[in-house]
Amino acid sequence: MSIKTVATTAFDDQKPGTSGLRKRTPDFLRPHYVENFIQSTFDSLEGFAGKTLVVGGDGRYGNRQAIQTIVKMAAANGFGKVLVGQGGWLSTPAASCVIRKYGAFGGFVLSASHNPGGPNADFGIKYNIGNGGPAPEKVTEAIYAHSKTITEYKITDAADIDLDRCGNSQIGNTVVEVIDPVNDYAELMKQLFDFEAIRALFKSGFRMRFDAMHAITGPYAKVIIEQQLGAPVGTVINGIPSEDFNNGHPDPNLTYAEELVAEMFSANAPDFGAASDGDGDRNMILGNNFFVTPSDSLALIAANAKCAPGYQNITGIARSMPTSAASDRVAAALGLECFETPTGWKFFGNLMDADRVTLCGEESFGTGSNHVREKDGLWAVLFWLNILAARKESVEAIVREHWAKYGRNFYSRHDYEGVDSAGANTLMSDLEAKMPALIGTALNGMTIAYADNFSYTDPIDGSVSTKQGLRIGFEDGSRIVFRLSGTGTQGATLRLYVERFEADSAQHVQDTQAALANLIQTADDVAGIKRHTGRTEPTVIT
Ligand code: VG1
Ligand code: CO
Repeated sequence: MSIKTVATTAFDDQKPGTSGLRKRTPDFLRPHYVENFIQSTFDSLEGFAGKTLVVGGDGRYGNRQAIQTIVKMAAANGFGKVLVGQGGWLSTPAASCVIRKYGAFGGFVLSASHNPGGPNADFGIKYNIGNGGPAPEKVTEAIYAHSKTITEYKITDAADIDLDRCGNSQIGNTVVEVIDPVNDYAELMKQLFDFEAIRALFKSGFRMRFDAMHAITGPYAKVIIEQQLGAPVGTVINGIPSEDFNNGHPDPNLTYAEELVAEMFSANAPDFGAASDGDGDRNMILGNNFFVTPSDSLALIAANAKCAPGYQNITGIARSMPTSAASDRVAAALGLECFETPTGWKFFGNLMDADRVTLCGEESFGTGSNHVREKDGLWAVLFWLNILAARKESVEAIVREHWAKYGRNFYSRHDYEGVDSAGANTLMSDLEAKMPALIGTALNGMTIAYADNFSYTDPIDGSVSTKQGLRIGFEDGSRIVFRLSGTGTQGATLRLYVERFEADSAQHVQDTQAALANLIQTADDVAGIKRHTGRTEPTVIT
């Protein structure tokens, strides 16, 4: 085995977005593309000599090849050990768990999350730091800076490792250990939730369907839900990860999780339904003929946290800015601190490390806690199962009771996917330009209280993140928010977030889109969505 230094030329497009570097697969397959990004990451870090690196991914097309490259580069760059998930598999939360448990220096997660996979779909690489969470902006900015000037990278000429057999091998001085991808994660879940109560729930005839969407959560869900918690075999569907997610779109929402949604909204629906995304960090929660909005799910988990043994003392709650304020009401009632951060899990890490928050959530089907430093799909499902086992009421009854107590934040997100970038950018810049003049004026009968581009100062390290989304807030507490996605790979994706609070429980039966109709119309009036995107309707409504 020898270490080679390979000459390379820089790419100008390796800027990590909301969640790592995400591109079309053919872009990643360009010669030296992966190597450049990995070396740029190593060059941005200090003090990893002899330390441990964790590597795994969601099993999509390109996963195994990228892992072989990363292992050889980690050895050449002086890591002491590389921990790799068997088969190249580690869900995003499991990678976070493994980094923390073994005190690793950091890790790479290979995934484009909820984006489709395959030779003509998407791929991604995300670097996580030693706390198990996504690299903060100062690290991703350093990686990007290095990627623009890189001239060479280091790699060993060792043979490929056997990804499919657990155990140790050696590349030079570096130990490569292939580990079971599920064990450590399953062990952690057992410490947080009342497995006995959930087992009793399944014994009593409770019916559940979990749709793994042909993605990474299948192996985890089968072990935990079917084998350990005793749900009948077949509870987990689409449970074998495939390189292209069976030619599907592994995004757990009402549009893409069709099979699950059809069953959960049928006459013979199970009591509880859930799905997770490509890399296992998202979750969708459904009851019998009932959808739980992710923002509400965070609020409900917080309000019912005491049902779960691991959550007897929660310190605070954080949510991303576009997420509804439902969880703020719970925080206020429980006397807890609450925080509003920019979109993306990397902004929660400091708050969790400082023990200021225990629970975090995003409207985009992301919920999690300080057990790891990533959002965690299966964790949220187990939390719900624990709540259902403790309360012995239906999902719908629990949610309706919550609304009656705290009021209901009607909430919806409209995505305009793959629109023309120029049009989307003009929409945003035109809207931002006219914002100062909007304050104090009325739109469709609602007076504007504030209009700005959200900026965040991290309360722990003082770092400032600007331009995190355009917000227009009305005097009655309603708001509309506009953002451009930082995870898309084609054109631009415009996200419109709409929220209105309703205290009167007689009004809670309303259909969400109807309850928000005036705000949705106002969003188009003020921003010219149809005019700028050329679309008459959103691609996805959640
Ligand atoms: C989206 C979501 C955001 C989430 C991010 C990564 O980002 O809106 O809330 O953290 O995806 O999730 P954006 O920039 O496209 O709006 V995942 O499961 O794709 O890693
Ligand atoms: Co994901």
